[in-house]
Amino acid sequence: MTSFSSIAPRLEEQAIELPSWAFGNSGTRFKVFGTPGTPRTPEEKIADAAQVNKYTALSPTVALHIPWDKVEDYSALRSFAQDHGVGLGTVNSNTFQEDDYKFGSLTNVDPTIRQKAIDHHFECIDVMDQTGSRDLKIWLADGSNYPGQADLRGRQDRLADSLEKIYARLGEEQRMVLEYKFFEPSFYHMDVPDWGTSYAQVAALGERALVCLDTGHHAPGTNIEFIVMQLLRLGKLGSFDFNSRFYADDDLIVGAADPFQLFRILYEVVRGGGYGADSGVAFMLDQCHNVEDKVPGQMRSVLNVQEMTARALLVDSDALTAAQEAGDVLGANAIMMDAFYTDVRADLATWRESRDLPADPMAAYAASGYQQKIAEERVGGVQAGWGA
Ligand code: PSV
Ligand code: MN
Repeated sequence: MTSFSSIAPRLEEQAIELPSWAFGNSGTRFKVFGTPGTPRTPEEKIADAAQVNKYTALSPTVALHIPWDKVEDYSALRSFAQDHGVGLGTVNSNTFQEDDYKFGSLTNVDPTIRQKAIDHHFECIDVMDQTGSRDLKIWLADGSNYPGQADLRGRQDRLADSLEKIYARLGEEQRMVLEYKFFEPSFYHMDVPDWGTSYAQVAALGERALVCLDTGHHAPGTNIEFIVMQLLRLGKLGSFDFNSRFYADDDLIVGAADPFQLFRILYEVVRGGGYGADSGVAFMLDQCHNVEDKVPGQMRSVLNVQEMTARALLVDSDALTAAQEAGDVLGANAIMMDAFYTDVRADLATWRESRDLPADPMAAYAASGYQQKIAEERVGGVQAGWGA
């Protein structure tokens, strides 16, 4: 098997963007629990995100959600982030929380509402110009609940038209990533339910339109790593929204529900050239922490991705190819499993220390007193929550 020391330099290349909304309160339709110290402003969310990077050096950027992270002055927000050692990343649009969008946004039959949704994306691009962000991420709640409710084909055509207008507004260095989700909030059909639809829509636009794969947005049993392989093969994998699911869109800590699946996905990422700064594939988290503290929740998440990336890099690819070509079914499988079963935690701890990072970032954060400090200081105001 490949040795840890030979793959260690590649770990330097890892960057996982954090979602600003992970630091706000979240929950289910049954209850949203408040947590002492929860940020009240985008600045406080960024300050918390910076803590994750401080102890792990894995998360140099924070994704924004508009309008949840709306501020007067985005250049000032950018400087604030820089002062905290992080940058601003992907800008996420939001056309799922206004009454006008009850029957869709970019797909709506009403041209006025469609234009309103397009204008919202133009506003997001204006934000990107000020924050220096590269990616505009679009996820649509558009769809229908009952057969016959909507003209499926007409909606697809209107979506193509709306996306074309948004794409045309992007700057030369900017990209669009279109996320898919197979159900929820629409239950009969979603207008962008799967990677094929997302691919068909972005392929029609041009080079800088790509697919965003949210690991939680697939039916149980879906072979997600196959989709990763295919999108990389087609040059259309733009970004990941990482999280874990047991049942639906649970948004739990990545690698918590099924570490083996995360390993398999990361193996295909590495195999397909999707790993590293020059790959063009953005690693992001899209998670919520409903009952655990948010900063350590995010920390655990990026560490899980790092751990499974190290294991994926450990796969002896030459030996694997030889076994595959020789028809050695069990030998090939054993090569994958050897890498997956390798406990890299001690090696990672030593490697972190060699880079002046704490061997155990979770313990270092817990000992820092930051959690207590924000709980004491952040009194009053309105805690940020999913939707604000
Ligand atoms: C939709 O479920 C989604 O995954 C999209 O990425 C949204 O931007 C995000 O969740 C909001 O939490
Ligand atoms: Mn997502």
